[in-house]
Amino acid sequence: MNIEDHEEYGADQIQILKGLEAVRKRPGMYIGSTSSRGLHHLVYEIVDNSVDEALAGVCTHIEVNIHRDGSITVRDNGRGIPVGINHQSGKTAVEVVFTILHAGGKFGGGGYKVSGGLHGVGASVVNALSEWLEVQVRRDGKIYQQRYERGKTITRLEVIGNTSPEDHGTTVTFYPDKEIFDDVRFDYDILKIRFREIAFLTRGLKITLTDERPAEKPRQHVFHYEGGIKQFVEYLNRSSNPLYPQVIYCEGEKENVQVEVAMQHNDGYSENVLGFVNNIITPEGGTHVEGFRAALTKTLNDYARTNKLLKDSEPNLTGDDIREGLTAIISVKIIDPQFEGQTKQKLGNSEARGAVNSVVATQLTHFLEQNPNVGKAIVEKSVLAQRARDAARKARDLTRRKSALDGMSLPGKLADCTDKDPKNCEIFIVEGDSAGGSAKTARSRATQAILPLRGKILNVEKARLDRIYANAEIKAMITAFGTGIFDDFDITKLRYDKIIIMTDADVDGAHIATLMLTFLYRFMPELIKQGHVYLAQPPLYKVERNKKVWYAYSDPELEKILGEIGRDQNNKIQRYKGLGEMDDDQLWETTMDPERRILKRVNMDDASASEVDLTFTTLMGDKVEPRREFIEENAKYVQNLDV
Ligand code: TTJ
Repeated sequence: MNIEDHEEYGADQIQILKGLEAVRKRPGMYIGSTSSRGLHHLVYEIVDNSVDEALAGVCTHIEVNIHRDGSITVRDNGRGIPVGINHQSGKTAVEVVFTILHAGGKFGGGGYKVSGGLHGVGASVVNALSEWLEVQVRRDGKIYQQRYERGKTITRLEVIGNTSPEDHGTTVTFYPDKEIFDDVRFDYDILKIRFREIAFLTRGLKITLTDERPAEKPRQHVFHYEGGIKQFVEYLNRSSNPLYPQVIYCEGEKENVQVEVAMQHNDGYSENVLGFVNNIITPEGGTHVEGFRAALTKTLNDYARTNKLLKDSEPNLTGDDIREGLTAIISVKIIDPQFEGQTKQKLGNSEARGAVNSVVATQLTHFLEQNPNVGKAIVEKSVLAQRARDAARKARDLTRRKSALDGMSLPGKLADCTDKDPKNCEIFIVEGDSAGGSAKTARSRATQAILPLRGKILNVEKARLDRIYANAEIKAMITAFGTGIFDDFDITKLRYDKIIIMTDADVDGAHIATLMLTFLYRFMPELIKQGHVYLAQPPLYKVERNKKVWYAYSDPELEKILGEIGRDQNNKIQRYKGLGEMDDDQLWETTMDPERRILKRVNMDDASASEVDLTFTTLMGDKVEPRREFIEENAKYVQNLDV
């Protein structure tokens, strides 16, 4: 048999076309969506193959290049996809990889590829959804190449040149199909964040990302961490003060589960424990995270008792106490991961619980014996957390009892709406009493509620729970929303479909909005995840000319308006420094009227799940340098506050 035989439409050829046609018909089934998320998923799908080679120990460098024409190349120095004929299909292995829909599981690999869910659907899906795709393999001193268009084979696998016998690897270049995707432009920052994460999770692997597009600034990032997830923890803690200098690290394999854990406490109060399965984040945790928590709680309590850091009469430290201020990465590799939960983002394999538990318990016990200062620091911080938690519980019980007495009283400053169906209702959280007053006059009473907040709200990153519960502004928000917080949180009790943060369009306003988002993210993350949180967009400028009025929400928009109406002394341009400079009518028509306003929905994308937390810690923490750096680097981001 030779390759040409298969250019005729044999039975299996038709099978293939059917398979890839199905991908083109229902792309969402394979890559989740055809939005930006799905587009970037194509890149991860290809890069995953190279990462598998790195995990097999035969690939050290992956280069990703966004080209001038918008196509993208992924190049590795792995073994190269085999070029020989696969006897089952009569095709080269290369062609099989790119044209046959896989049920998951890597071709010839047998590694830790994720099946099910969105990851691990295979390179053929990328091929099916690309206008064109070219693969080159460097092996045995030769360079092979094949081209496909919309999943169909265009050229056979040909030798197009020679290379040195030591050179080996795979290069894939593709251009996503405009017929499939809303927008085929790759976002450099989205790729950057994910590649940094992969590099942290794959110790020693170097990933280079380069942007060659003429419309973008020339840029390149190289991610290469010999310390792997230990450096990931240092990175996540870079804006905090560590409680002790070392990052604690445990590693081992049990029941076919590879376990790697890195952790370090900082002097803050929030917990940042991130679980990964086969390099994919598990936003809902799962057995690996449960195993970690159980081992951490037991080990620290045992340590505290053995070393008389807890009296016999005192109760055990809870897991929450011990995890206060903890940053940790739990990374497991499993052959057949099972995902559970509402969004299939929670690991279900029970063997992962035992494996992580056993590795962490053994190695952490050993570490604490060797490093008593660290043990002492963690226990002391946990005891403080325990006391604060007791105080907080008392405060909370008190407020609960109070509200039971006077019938869940809503905050006095709240101007509630009259419609009682939450689906129709929205609440504006407004900076300052004066803007709050205008908003109350301007609003549509039936469906719009106003809650004015005085000054800056408490920074929940820098306060313990007892202080947070005592804070009037925070209490007002909690009672107004109706959902409760943390474990008591119940989305069905939400009293407003939209929670709209309305602050001045200046640096202070952005800061207040960030404080508010930090609070929501820490206390009721589901509100953000389910898309209930919005940022109002007040205009930056008012332009008046011959009794006509225009509002501009950005500098480019102002330019556009001036370009259209002409630039001369008949224009009166006012720059709004705050909401307070607008009267009720202006506030209504520019910022509040559902028919005319612009709202930004706050979203949390998985791609940056490990970064969201950092954004808050960086902006809200007390180290000044990293914050300045962050704001300068991400000025756009901070303005948009699109977390
Ligand atoms: C499979 O087992 C035998 C040796 O080669 C293994 C392999 O397939 N290696 C491999 C595949 N390295 N790199 C890839 C690869 C790289 C890219 C960019 C895209 C794809 C689909 C595969």
